[in-house]
Amino acid sequence: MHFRCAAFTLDLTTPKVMGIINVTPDSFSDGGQHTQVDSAVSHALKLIEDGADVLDIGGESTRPNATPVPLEEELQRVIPVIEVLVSKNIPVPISIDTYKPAVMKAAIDAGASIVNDVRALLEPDALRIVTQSDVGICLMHMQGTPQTMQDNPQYENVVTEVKAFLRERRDACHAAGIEKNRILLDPGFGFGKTRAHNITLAKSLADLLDLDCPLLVGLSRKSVLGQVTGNDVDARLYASIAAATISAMHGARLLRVHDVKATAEALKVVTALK
Ligand code: 9MG
Repeated sequence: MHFRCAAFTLDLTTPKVMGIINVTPDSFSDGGQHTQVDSAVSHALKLIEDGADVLDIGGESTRPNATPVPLEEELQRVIPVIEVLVSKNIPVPISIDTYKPAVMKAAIDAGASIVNDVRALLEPDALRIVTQSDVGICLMHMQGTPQTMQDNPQYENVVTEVKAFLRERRDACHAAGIEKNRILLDPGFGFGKTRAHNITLAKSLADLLDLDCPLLVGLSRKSVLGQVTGNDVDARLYASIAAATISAMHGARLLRVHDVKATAEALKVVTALK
């Protein structure tokens, strides 16, 4: 199973790690634009050293109730980071975490190889921008928006509904000309889902495998792990490793995580023992 994204081909026959880089003022504190870019680049290089197979760079938080970031601000946060990393010829593809078509376009022009869209290319123009490039795309399921999604999420059957959504978005991309080997699908843990919805989905992950595209899973440090363990966000490492390991056992091929080194090591064990 190979995933094509611009000049890169990822071998997803064994599970791989996507390292998270949030370029937001609260992630790389103490101030100026330069400090922020330098810190994000250093963090990215460290994640590659730790074993990241992909870097996912985002400039707007998608946490519940997060404040939207204006377009210009998001561009200023992420594009210089992508430019510096591309100039260093890093050996892994860069993914841009955005739902804004203008950010997708600027990131692709700067050298990003994957678009990670929590809105699954539903914003006007987003599908066209990806279609007119050769980047890979991650289509994620979300009920509502980050501002409203945790208010009262409701499903008749969370697995059936998430699967139908991902099938529809996959088919829309395919019909627009994006080959299946450029598409990743993601059930969107924590995006408009209660604890029970997240757990049901995690247990049923293998049901999504017949959509015939590699699955990306992001459970790292998420609130469902806090609900299960009682731990705050900065004490969810062991829970995150357990979640990544079990997701990989159920068929996930790309794990979006903060703790790259620990996850990469756990996935080596999955690969060896599976
Ligand atoms: C940006 N972002 C935050 N959580 C995510 C998840 O679970 N999947 C993807 N694809 N992106 C996410």
